[in-house]
Amino acid sequence: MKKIGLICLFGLILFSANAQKKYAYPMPEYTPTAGNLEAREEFQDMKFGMFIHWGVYSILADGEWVMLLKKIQKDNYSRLADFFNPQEFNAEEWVKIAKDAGMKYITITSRHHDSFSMFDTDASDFNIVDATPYGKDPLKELAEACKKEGIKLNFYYSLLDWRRDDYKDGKKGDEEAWNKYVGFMKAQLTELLTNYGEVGCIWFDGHWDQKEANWHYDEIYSLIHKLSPNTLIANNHHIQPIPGDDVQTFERDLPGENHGGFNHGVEVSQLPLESCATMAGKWGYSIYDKKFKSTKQLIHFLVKAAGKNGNLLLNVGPMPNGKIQPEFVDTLGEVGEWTSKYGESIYGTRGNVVGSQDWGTITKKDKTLYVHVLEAPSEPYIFISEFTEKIASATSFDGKTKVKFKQMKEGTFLYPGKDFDASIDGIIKLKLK
Ligand code: H79
Repeated sequence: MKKIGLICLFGLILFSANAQKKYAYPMPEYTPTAGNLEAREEFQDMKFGMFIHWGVYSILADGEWVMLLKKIQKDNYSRLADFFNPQEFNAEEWVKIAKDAGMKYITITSRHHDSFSMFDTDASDFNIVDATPYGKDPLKELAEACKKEGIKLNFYYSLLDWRRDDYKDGKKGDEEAWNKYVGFMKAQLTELLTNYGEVGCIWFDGHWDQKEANWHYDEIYSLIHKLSPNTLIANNHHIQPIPGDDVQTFERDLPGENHGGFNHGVEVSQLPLESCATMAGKWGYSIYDKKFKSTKQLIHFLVKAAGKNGNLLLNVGPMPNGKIQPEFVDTLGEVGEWTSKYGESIYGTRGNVVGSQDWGTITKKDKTLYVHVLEAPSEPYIFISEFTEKIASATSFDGKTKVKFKQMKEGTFLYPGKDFDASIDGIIKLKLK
């Protein structure tokens, strides 16, 4: 346990030290197409997505890093595929859980660092169709279920690979091996972008394993943008966005914050923003993980992300049988009750209306502002510092109760009244003049 702690600390220090660095290789200028720009707006409108970490590691029920952290040899790890048989997997059920929670898109691991492909691929035998008794392609089923229910589907794709020799040798400087690995990734990305209908986003991860390497992003990004110009590219590289990125990601953090240790020195860009977070501690299924976040914490994360103009990609790690654990399903159901009532204040809004406020945040749609009071005020008023835009009316969320307000040059006072309920999120609606 101590050792893992040390590894983590070392990892975090390394990440922090390098976060400010830019990608070492020049990238060609990138001009997104009109369709891509439109897809970015749609992405921002959706606000809330489900992240899914699922692979053969799920069998060991100890997170997605288990191969590395438990030092499992390649051949022994391969054996996991022999007993991966998720008979309970039901794509429609997953999509329903996401949709009922108010999520508008799903981002699923097509291949994680352990090299196991969760889809039908000709580029590697270590995949769910060829190497497991299950023998089917769950991403195909998920793509169909998503299409049916109007949920966008995105693919997580690991740049880093713990298993392939071409990755390992390429990392050591063998150029031929490295080119082979890049070719492998291109072949898989082509499959992902041609066999599953429209893909909303390719979500890269693992850059930080070799910050100085030439990842051939010029070729990889142009391949994606050529095959599917409206597919957005997100790269969880923990550095400033590089030309070709369409979305900026923030792992375990709100945009501009660095509690997770991954975003040190990273500035918020003009790109669409996305925070990703776990529902407990780990991404992949863990039977030991009991750090369940509460419904209120998750709603606050969603609201705060929206206030900072970002999306929330909230993770579940399904179990090896294909089911999402009941703790997550229950909490997501409660989040869904909230989003179904108050979604108007989240979906299609934009943020950054004001700087940070200690009571909460604000989202905006056209002339309507939603003041989200996340901490019950200790005074009979809420003071929005530096907010001086002229307000025409202030009401409760349902519009039924008027809220008094006073505007001055330092900011705006709102007087929500004594029945104001901010136990989860007290929303005051402002109409601007
Ligand atoms: O896919 C999920 C993670 O597996 C991946 N990104 C998210 C979306 C990720 N990989 N690495 N990191 C995130 C950060 C690495 C943290 C580390 Fe550690 C600290 C690696 C070693 C020390 C966390 C704790 C992982 C192993 C122990």
